[in-house]
Amino acid sequence: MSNDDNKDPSNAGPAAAYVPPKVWVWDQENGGQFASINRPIAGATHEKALPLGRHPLQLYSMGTPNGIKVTVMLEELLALGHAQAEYDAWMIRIGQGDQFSSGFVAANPNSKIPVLVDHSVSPPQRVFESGAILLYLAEKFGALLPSNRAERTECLSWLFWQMGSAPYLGGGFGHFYVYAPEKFEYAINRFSMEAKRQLDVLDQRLAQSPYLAGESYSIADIAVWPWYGALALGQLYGNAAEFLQTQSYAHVQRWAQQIATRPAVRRGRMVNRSWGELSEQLHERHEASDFENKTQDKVVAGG
Ligand SMILES: N[C@@H](CCC(=O)N[C@@H](CS)C(=O)NCC(=O)O)C(=O)O
Repeated sequence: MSNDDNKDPSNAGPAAAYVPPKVWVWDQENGGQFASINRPIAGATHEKALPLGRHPLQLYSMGTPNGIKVTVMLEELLALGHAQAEYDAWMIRIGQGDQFSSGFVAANPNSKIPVLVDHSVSPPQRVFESGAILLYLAEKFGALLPSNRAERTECLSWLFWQMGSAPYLGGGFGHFYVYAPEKFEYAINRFSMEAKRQLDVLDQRLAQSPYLAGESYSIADIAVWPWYGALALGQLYGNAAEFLQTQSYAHVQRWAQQIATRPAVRRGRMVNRSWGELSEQLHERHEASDFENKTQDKVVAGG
C-alpha cells in the first residue's frame, strides 16, 4: 500500500489543494482580521517619537491580554502604596500600525505592545516583553514576587509557562476559532485540544494551592489571568467558554473569579482599552483620578 492509499479524501479541506512553492514570497495579504499589520520584515515604517508624560514610568500599550498584565501590575503596586509606580499609559493602536513608529521600535525592536520605559534611571531603561516587564517591576519595587526561594522559583516557572503557552491559545486557538478568514477544522481541533490541555494543567495546579506560585498572589497570576482567567470567565473569543467547556475547570473558575474582583484588576483592565462598554474604556491614563473622570462615557458626554 502506498502512502497515498492511506489518505482519506473526506479529510481533505480547501487547504489540501495548496502546494507550497520552493520559496515563499510575500505577494499578498494572508486574510483574517490582522492581515494588514502583518509583515515578514522588522523595523520602523515611519518617523515618529513616542509621547512623554510627567511620571517616571512611561507605558506604551493597548488593553489586550498582554497589555493589561502591565497595567494590572502597576495598579497593584500603587494599591500596595508604591507611589513611585505612578505611570503614564499611552495608547498604541496596533491596528493602525503605531507599533511601527521609529520611537516605538527604538523601545521595542519586536514592534509589539506592551513596552515600558523607566525614566527614573539614567539613561532611561526600556523593557519589552510583558514577562520581562512584570519581573522588572517586581524586582524594582520588591513586590508580588515571593522572597522564599521555592515559591519564587515556582512563580517564575508559571510566569515563563505563560509566555510559552499563550501563543497557542491566542495565535493558535483564538486565531483559528475567531479571526481566520475561514473555519479550518484541522486547525481548530488541534488548538482546542491544546487550549483544553493547558486549562487542565492550570486546574490541577490550582487544586493544590490558592495561587500559581503557592500561597500568595504574584506576577505569575498577573501574567496568566488575562488569558486563561478571561477565557474561563467567557470574556475571550466569542463563544469559546462554551466551546471549550471552561466551566468544568472548577479550580480555574475559583481562581479566575477571585482575581476578577480585585480593584487593581478592575482598573488595570480599563487602561488603553478601546472597545466594549464606554464606561470601561480609559484610553490614556495619566492620573489615578482618570478612572473617575476620563473614561470614554464621560469624554463623549463632555463633547
Ligand atoms: N510575547 C509578547 C507578545 C506581545 C504581543 O503579541 N502583542 C500584540 C498585542 S497582544 C501586538 O502588539 N501585536 C501587534 C503586531 O503584531 O504587530 C509579550 O508578552 O509582550
